[in-house]
Amino acid sequence: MDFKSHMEKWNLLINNALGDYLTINDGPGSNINKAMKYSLMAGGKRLRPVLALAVCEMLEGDRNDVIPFACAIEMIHTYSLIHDDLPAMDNDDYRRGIPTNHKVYGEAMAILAGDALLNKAYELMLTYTAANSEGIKRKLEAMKIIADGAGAEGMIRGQVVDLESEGAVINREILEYMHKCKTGALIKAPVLSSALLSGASDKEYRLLENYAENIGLAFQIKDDIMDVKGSLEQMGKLSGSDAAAGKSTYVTLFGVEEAEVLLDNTVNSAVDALQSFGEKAWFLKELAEFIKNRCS
Ligand code: GRG
Repeated sequence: MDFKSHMEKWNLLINNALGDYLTINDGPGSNINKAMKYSLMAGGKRLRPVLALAVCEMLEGDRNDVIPFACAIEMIHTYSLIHDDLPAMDNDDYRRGIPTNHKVYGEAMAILAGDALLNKAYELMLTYTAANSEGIKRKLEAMKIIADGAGAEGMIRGQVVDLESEGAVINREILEYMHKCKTGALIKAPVLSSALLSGASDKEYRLLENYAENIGLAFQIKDDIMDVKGSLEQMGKLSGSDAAAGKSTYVTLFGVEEAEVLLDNTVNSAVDALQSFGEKAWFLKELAEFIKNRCS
């Protein structure tokens, strides 16, 4: 099977599972279910759950164990996007090709929809673990990896550094730290939680950690390059929305060409980290290239 059809197959699997997990409970207050579903089912690349499934397949783990964790991470990711789009944060009107949650449901409901998705993520993992308690230590550890990645030392910390850096020129060290937390932590979480759930050895775990750190960085460098190149196409000038918002990026720090070299090197490092897995790592290696070549 080729990369594209693998991606489509896993996307479908994840979308079906997410749809099943998120039910609309009719009656007073059911708008919260609708607002949650609106953003969760609005598409997106499903990169994080796909990472979890790919690691599981490579390690020949039990996919049933991984699906609830993979879906939980997608719920956490979607909550972060809803909150990030709010007027108090990035104040965006569109996300995943449709109006942002607060544009449709209002700010208060968007805050609550994000909060509810975050809670639903842990409820889902806990419900599955309570009903399938064999290997419970691994499942709890996987949950902790996800909680750490999403929390005040992970994604939220990165968001805070981002907020505090607006309008300031930051150095490479701070930029990398910010992205390691803001974007990298929730890319690392599916790889490492799935590695644990799928019975990775210590060595395999460390190699996958190295891979995940590099694709997380590559994801962000590419994001920064797209911000500029997208603007170039749309506005005919070399100035992205990040630069306009006074944000330091890989492009503002290094320029487009050097950022592209950095992106190549980072993707190569990710691929190198997987060499000892041989052919079994084909999908994860192609996923690193997909991150480099993506257009959205
Ligand atoms: C508000 C708690 C809180 C955190 C926000 C991750 C984050 C922190 C905000 C997202 C803002 C953003 C656009 C960051 C750039 C990288 C990123 C996470 C992009 C969106 O991820 P994709 O491209 O999105 O995987 P899809 O829609 O494909 O899932």
